[in-house]
Amino acid sequence: MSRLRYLTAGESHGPGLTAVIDGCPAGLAVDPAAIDGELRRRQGGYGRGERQSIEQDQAKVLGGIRRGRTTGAPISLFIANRDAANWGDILAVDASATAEPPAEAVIVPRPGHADLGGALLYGLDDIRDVIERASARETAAKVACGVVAKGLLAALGCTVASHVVSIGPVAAESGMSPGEVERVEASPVRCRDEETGRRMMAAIDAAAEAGDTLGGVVEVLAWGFPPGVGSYVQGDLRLRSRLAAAAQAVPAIVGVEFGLGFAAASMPGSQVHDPIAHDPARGYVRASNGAGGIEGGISTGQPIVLRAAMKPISTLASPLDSVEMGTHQPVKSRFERSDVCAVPAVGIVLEAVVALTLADAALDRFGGATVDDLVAAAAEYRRRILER
Ligand code: EPS
Repeated sequence: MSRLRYLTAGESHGPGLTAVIDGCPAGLAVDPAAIDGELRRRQGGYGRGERQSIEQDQAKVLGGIRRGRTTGAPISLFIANRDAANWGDILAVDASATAEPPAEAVIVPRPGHADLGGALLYGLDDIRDVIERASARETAAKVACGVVAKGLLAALGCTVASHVVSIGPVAAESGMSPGEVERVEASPVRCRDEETGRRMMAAIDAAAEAGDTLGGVVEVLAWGFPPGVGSYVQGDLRLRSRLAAAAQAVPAIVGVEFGLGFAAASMPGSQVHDPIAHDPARGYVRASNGAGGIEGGISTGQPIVLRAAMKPISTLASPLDSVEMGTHQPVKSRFERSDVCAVPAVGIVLEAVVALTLADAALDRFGGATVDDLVAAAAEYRRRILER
């Protein structure tokens, strides 16, 4: 099921990115300035490339919001690509357009990117088409959509945040409390420990010096998400399935874990599972959260904790070996401008896709044509389970 759906369109150097979010209940306050604020967060972070100094992303709302509130209609957003002005006619829609100077076809696929698979899949003579749509520039549209989802979750008393837990070989402790969000936001690498953050920046500097790139791990937390969302009755309804699919759909994500995650595989069960207790005021409670807020595919009401691993950026300043398509001659891969490390930025993208997934699952569970309907149904469920 999917109550809250979204689609994005647009190329990295075309006129811009478009997003349509469908299924948002009426009556949600959405401030366009909040969307721009999230877009700015995505553009930041230590280790990013030149493109971010060209763009100052802003979303134009084209539909679905009237006088600051959603109407129940699809929400349509547009984010212009400032860099398009530097690309002339290269991405022109019109068949008669001529790029001046003529754009050379890209025929050398870059390892790690969608280049080779895309060229073979779509039978392309110019890899440019793949590069344009597979670019992580698209994540700006995801982040804009995420603002609507974060608004819905806020109405339910839920906040989504993230922090960087490793960059390359430099690791910080996982786990974060709401009180630490400000410290994370002030860090150029979005790390809650200042000293570890400095070492992360030094690792990025060293990678840049060596013409290399770095990946890392981001932890996303959702506090206050209502219990009872998701299901075990079919695999695709499990909350973890839905969240893992959403996180895995972000470019460069190579793995996702929840709670104790992979560490649980080497621990005895007695230390992994969260014993159940009952508190008259709060209902069923747990002293630990090894499950990361989800048991049997259903939210427990504890913080949802997801970690995602990002591979190092595929474009290297010191390129890897490749082959020219057509001639099959071995060549060095092309260098297309890129980031050295985008782990801090991917945290913002992961927050957006996690928020979209949680809001969608909450709407599946509690329904509602208006935000008030949704909030009332969730509150009623919370009341009911207190008495069980
Ligand atoms: C990105 C925009 C892109 C890249 C990067 C991320 O812009 P450009 O190609 O003009 O530099 O900087 O994306 C990739 C390298 C990629 O392969 O996806 C962005 O806005 O996040």
